[in-house]
Parts: sequence; structure tokens; C-alpha cells
Amino acid sequence: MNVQLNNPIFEKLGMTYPIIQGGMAWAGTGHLAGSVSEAGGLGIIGTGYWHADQVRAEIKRAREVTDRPFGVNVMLMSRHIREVFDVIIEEGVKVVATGAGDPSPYLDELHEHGITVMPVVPSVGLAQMMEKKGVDAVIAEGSESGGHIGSLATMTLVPQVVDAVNIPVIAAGGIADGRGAAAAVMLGASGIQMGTRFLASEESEIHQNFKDAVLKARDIDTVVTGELMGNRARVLKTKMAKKYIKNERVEVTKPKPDAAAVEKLENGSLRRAVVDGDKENGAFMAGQIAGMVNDIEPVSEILENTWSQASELLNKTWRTK
Ligand code: TUI
Repeated sequence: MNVQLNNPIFEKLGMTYPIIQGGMAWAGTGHLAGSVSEAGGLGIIGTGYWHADQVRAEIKRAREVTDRPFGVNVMLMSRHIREVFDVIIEEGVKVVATGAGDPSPYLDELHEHGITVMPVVPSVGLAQMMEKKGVDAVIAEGSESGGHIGSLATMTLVPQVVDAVNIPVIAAGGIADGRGAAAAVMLGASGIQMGTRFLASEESEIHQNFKDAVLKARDIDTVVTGELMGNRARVLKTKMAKKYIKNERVEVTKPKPDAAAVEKLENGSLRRAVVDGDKENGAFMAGQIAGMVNDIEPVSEILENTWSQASELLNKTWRTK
């Protein structure tokens, strides 16, 4: 029997599995997110630096595959967030996840429209601040994750956040199977999020080169860029990523580029990885668990396999004799 976690938010959303698909910029398309929701998890469209019209188009694509609720992730460093929030509200999206910043200025407005808000937090302090502002849950994301990250690992972050807040905590970072999911539940999480595992799914629309790179990656094949610039992002260790890190020591002494230039660079390098599969110039964001992701499966099997394995482990642990 699959374990049922006590999570009122997931119950309200009618989810079969307590599993969220992380909102990956460019990779978290409407088709992937819709497919995850349709299969009983919660899919999240990753909007990154997208403009409103791109976001609206992906919301419509999600609705082509599901009538169930899905979420949209808003990347708060983007200059387009106001228009993205407008589209989310107009389109009647039920869940907003946020990354890379503080969503509290938008919280009341989102709640007025009945939207559940779950920010990603990399630390206890931010989790507490978010709870105080009134968010519905937090996604505690460890530095094993792909993309933009904080500095604490999932193993240390999750139990500390669980102890510090009284709202549901969803664990993210380094989870790609039932063992990781069960471990997160043991740390006190009332849900899990996976990103990298869903990159390697049948419904994932990333370029085949990106899928192949995830399948091929070993445990040590990711690196963190942006360490010196205070903008840490985990990517697969390509030639370009290594060159980028080397150049950072020089770049850090130069004046900081403006927001438009940062957007062009970051949005461009992600698009080149996800859409073009450009191994020379793309930023292939993926988590440390990529080493364990060795096959492409339909999202329905990823969800069922992950949660039935986790349930078996949790049932075993909880059995008393
Ligand atoms: O946001 C993510 N992951 C992302 S965003 C993204 S788009 C991008 N592309 C290229 C380079 C940089 C970004 C790719 N991956 N994860 C959630 C996350 N949020 N991780 C860390 C945080 C975070 C950091 C600081 C959340 C809040 C925060 O608050 C700081 C403050 O005080 O505003």
C-alpha cells in the first residue's frame, strides 16, 4: 500500500502522489508539467526569463494534456515578473512556486485569487520569513539541485527548516528515486520535488543531446558556476562550464553587467542547452543525482516507481514487532 502523507495542500489539489516536478526554466514546458499533473503529481511550468506570451502559450499546452491543477514557477530575478503574474492570474493557474528571490510583495494578490504559493527557500531564515508573510508551504531546496542554488545540502537544510516552521515543507535536491523520497520523509518533509529525474522522461521536451548528457553523467559530473559572482548555478561539467569557471576570476573584477545583459546571457545559454542541444555554448543545468538517472521513463512510471519504492521502505521502517 502506498503511504499517504498528511499534506492538506496536496489533498486540496487532488494529487495521487506527494511529488512535485521542479519548475525548470525552458525544460519545464507545459507538456511536461501537464503530463506530471495528469499522472497524479504536480507539474510546474518553469518560466525563467520568459515574457508573458511565452508563459501563456505553455499554460495552454499544459491544458491540452490535463484538466488537473498544475503550477507555474516564477523566477524572481526576471524583469518580466509583473506581466508573468498577470498571465498566471488571468489564466486561473492554481499554484505558484517561486525561485531566486522573495515573492512576498505579490502574496496578498495571489491569495486573493485563490492561488497556493510555495516559494523555494535555501535557508532556515528565509523559510521563517516566508511563513511569517503567510505562504502556504515552502520548498526547501538543497545545493545538490541543478540550476540556481543556495549553499546548504538537502540533508542539513530539510530537518532544520522542518523544525523552524509550522507549514508543510517539501524537500528538493538530490532526490530521484524512492530511497531519496523516503529519506526526505524521515527528515520531516511532507512532500518531495524532483527536477533532474523528470528531465529524463518521455514527456520531457529537452534536446536529445541534453537527455543523453543526463543519462551519461556520473556522480562527479556537475559543477557550480557563479561562485565568485554570488550567483551559484549547478550545471553539467561541459567544456564551456569549465571555461566559464576559469574566466570568473577575471570577470569578478569587471563592473557588474546590467539586468538586461544578465538576462541575455543566462536565458540564452539555457535556451541553447534545452532547445538547441548546443554542447559548446549551452548551460546544461542538472543536479548531482544525474549520475543515478540512467533511463528515460514515462512520467507516470517515474511517479509510481518512486512512490511505491518509498512506501515500501517507509512501511518497513514503521512496522513494529
Ligand atoms: O530558482 C531556482 N533555480 C533556478 S532559477 C534558474 S534561471 C537562471 N538561469 C541562469 C542563471 C541563474 C538563474 C535556474 N535555476 N531554484 C530555487 C532557488 N531559490 N534556489 C535558491 C533560491 C533562492 C535564493 C535566494 C530563494 C530566495 C532567495 O532569497 C534571497 C533574497 O533575499 O532575495
